[in-house]
Amino acid sequence: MKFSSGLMVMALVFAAGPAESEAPAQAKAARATGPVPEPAAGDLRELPLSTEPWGADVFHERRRRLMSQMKGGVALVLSANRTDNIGGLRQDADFLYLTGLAEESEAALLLAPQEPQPEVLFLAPLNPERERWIGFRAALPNRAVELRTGFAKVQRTNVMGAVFADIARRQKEMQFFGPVVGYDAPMPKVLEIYTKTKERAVGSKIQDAVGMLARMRSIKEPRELEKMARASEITVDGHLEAIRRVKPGMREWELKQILEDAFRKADGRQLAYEPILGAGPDGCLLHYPGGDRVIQDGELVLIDAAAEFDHYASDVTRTFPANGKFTAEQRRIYDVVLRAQRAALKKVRPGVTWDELQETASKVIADAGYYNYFIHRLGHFVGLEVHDAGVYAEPLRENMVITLEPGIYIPEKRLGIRIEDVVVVTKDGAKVLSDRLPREPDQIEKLMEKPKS
Ligand SMILES: [Mn+2]
Repeated sequence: MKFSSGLMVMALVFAAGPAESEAPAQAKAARATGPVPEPAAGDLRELPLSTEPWGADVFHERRRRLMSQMKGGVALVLSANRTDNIGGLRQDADFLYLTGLAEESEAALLLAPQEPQPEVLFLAPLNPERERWIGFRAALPNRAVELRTGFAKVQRTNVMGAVFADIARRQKEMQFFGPVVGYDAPMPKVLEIYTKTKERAVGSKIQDAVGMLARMRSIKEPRELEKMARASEITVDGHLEAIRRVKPGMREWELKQILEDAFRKADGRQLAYEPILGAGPDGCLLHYPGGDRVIQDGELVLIDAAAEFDHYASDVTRTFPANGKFTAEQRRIYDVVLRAQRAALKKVRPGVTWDELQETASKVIADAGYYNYFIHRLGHFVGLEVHDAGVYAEPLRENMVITLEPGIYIPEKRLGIRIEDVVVVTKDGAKVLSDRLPREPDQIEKLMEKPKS
């Protein structure tokens, strides 16, 4: 007998329908396929509606690829938690990547490649009062939900603890994908679940699989690159509008409004992150949250802002003179930043390391005498998150998407300059997704020339 008492425990917990008594081989083949039946009248908005931004098969295929790397064991990936009745959840990116379920809160995905049912989706229990605020949800079992989500097995999270412990005891290894955090940071929720389960599921242990999922997410599929190119086009449109329309005397928030309106007009419904927009000394604050400064004649304006398209982020920064003309000093320092970015960009290709790129840009800035004023890292991965998953200690590979964003910040000169572009690592080099947005100071000044009236 393949299952001992484990199966009985599960059957009890599941309050099983007929499918529970099927043999493992049959259960594995039970994933529903075929067209999604039309919902009955009145069920049209029954959640989860569908996967985003692609059909369920795309996410099923990703889970299959991840499980082929896991080989055995079991893993949980948790969704974000909605703690109020306000819509617009910022979904956990790992969960979104593997399920496409953007709005599911307090849900979880279980992966266990050697189990007869290798993947299970756990959804939060029904809560009729909450549902009147954020959407009606289907009762289970529900064939339409299985088809829309692409899961043969959909259960409620209130049975997840027992199901997970049972599988952990059988499969022995609970695979932890990360993130690794320090002792002073809160314990990742999934590690808390693993630790408690280890104490209960005798013989189970936590296995290091940190990086496995991040590595997969960091190499973009062609369909993801299309979304990111679109997000970058929208982002470029917004920056162009802001650069053309800035005027000394404007407040920072007015310019921010112009930028965000342009994003929306270009089909960017979401911001990838809260825009950073600062003039003069405000440009020196890396995550400047303010916005009520009056932009002064002679100041530089720094905008670090991007739109998101179909959950994929862009991330672009430009620095330009409020009055349309760089001063000689501003241009001299700007050129150092630009040279640093160009030098790093020239090195981007599969096999190069983050350290090599960082050293290349840092050297340009240090040689120009600004070592003390480049105070952050050169770049990061971009994707579903603006600071996306990836393994920084490993060489870059084809179809990774990164930013290159050197900067010089001199508070005593009331001047901050950063230039940031989104770059795809191609087979033999790099492709800049935000290339349509000028970087050269001459081009920026030309763009800012006001029509003579
Ligand atoms: Mn960035």
